[in-house]
Parts: sequence; structure tokens; C-alpha cells
Amino acid sequence: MKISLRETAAKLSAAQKIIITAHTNPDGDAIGSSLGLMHFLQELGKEAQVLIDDDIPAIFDVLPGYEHIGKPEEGKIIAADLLVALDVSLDRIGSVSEVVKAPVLNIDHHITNDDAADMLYLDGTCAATAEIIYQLVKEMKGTFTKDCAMCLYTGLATDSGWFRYSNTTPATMRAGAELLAAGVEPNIISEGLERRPYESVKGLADALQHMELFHEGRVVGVFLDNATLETIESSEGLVDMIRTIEGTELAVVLKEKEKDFCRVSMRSKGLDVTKIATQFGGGGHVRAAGCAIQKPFPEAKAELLAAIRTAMEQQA
Ligand SMILES: [Mn+2]
Repeated sequence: MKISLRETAAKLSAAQKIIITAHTNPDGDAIGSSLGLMHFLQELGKEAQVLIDDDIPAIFDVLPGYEHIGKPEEGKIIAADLLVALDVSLDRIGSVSEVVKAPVLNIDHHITNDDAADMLYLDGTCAATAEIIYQLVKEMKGTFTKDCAMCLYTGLATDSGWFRYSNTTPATMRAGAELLAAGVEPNIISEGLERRPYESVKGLADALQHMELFHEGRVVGVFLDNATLETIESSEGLVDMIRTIEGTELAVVLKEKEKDFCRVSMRSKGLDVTKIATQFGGGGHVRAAGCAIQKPFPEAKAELLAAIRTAMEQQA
């Protein structure tokens, strides 16, 4: 059920013990908005804890509170007044939904949110869930501590491509400016998050050998079957690297993570890629979306490329 920002603020005000979660395979916005909200609620004297059902990449250790992010433990039931699920639909929070016994307040900016939570506050115009948390703090007449601001700024910066993508609005920049005024050190965040091990950059170079053009050069893709993927140390950040290629409208990366299980990331310069992702049960944003295809690699590749072709023809 959809609720307003004011109602969302009222639900948070009324709760004392609050568990915060976000999507598995957590990114800067999932982690930044979760920790930012945690710091804010703790300042209000509430008991707030972040639980995410996945490993947290070490690059996020520059964020205050990183070391306090917990993982749900099987059979260890937690009773709380509220479970806040950030940047996600409920199907992607892993076992947190089983472990935490509380009404679910979902806060998100993905237009593909399934609206399955008890309460949902959705604002697809926000660049990041962290931008919504910023608005919530304002709605609740709160102030930003440096710790809170560092985390929210990280969410804003990462989801907007460091304030470069089309989702960057005057409101995003104003939020960023106010967080900077609260003490954010943007260089600490960017240097921390952009750290890569040597093997990872080398892995990227290996993965790039598999780059191909499709559909008259309008689509660039890297398709890695499981055997190839096993030989590559790391292929994180591949789609953002290839999307800059001149003349392309869409970038796609497909990785066969396990036999008959392929993960897909897409970036576009205008085409609504959620229309392609949702055909395969995925979701995301107009210019950045993803999905999983449970098919053998050759079939997954062919079906995805066909779906992209159809979407491009429908757009024309
Ligand atoms: Mn986000």
C-alpha cells in the first residue's frame, strides 16, 4: 500500500526498535541509505540496526557504521517495531524477511517496485533512495551529523554516477550541497569507493577482450559464459566501462554465473531498458536495469539480443 512522505515520517517516529535492510548484492545507495537512516534514527534515541543478507564489499569501509552492518542468522528471530526495506522490492532482501518479525515499511526509487510491502513510499523522481532519506530527515525536522551525511552522500553520488547521469536534478545537487555543508569529505568517499585490486583491473582487461558490437553497432555487449567467467578474476564495473563507446545506444553485460543461470546488466542512453528487463523478471530504472535469465548461455544470449532488437524497433 502506497503512503506519503509525511506518513512515512510518522511511522518512523512511532517506532522504537527498527531494523533496516536493503537489497542483496548491495551497492552504494543500498548501503549508504541504510547507514544514513541508521545514524539519523540513533540520533533520535532509537534502537536502529542494519541487517543485509549478503557480504558488504570492503570498499565501503570508508562509511561510518560499516563495521556494524549485520547479517541475518538462520533461526535467530528478531522482533522489532518496524522493518525498513530500502532501495528494493521485498523479493530481494533474502532471509531478512523470515528472520525479522515486524511490519514492513518499504522506501524506494525504483519505478518497477512491486508494491508488495505493508507500506510503500516510492518516489521515482529521486536519483537515489538516499535522496528520499535526505527528504525524510528534513520532513522530521532533523539535522545531519557528519556520519549520517557521509552515508547519504555516498548513496546520492553512486546512483547518480557522481552527479553526471540524467537522474541528477537540482534537488539532488541541493541535497548534496547540504550534506557537504554538514561535513562530508567527498574525496574520502570517491577514493575509497574507486579502489580496485590490481587483479580486478587486469580482470576487466581480460573481460574486455570479449566485447562485441551488435545490431548495426547500436549495441555493445560482453557475454561471458561460465567457463570464460571462471578464468577472469573480476568483472565488476564492466557495463559502465563499455557504455561510453561512441555510437552505441545500449550497453549490455551477460554473465553465466552458474550453469543455466545468467545475470544481465543494461545501460542505455534513452531507450527504456526496464521494458527489456521486466520481460525476464527483472527491473530497475529507465536507463539502468538488470535481470536474471535461467537458461543455458547460448539461449539466454540469443533471447536477450532479440528482446533488445524488438525494443529498439518499437522505440523507432
Ligand atoms: Mn538506488
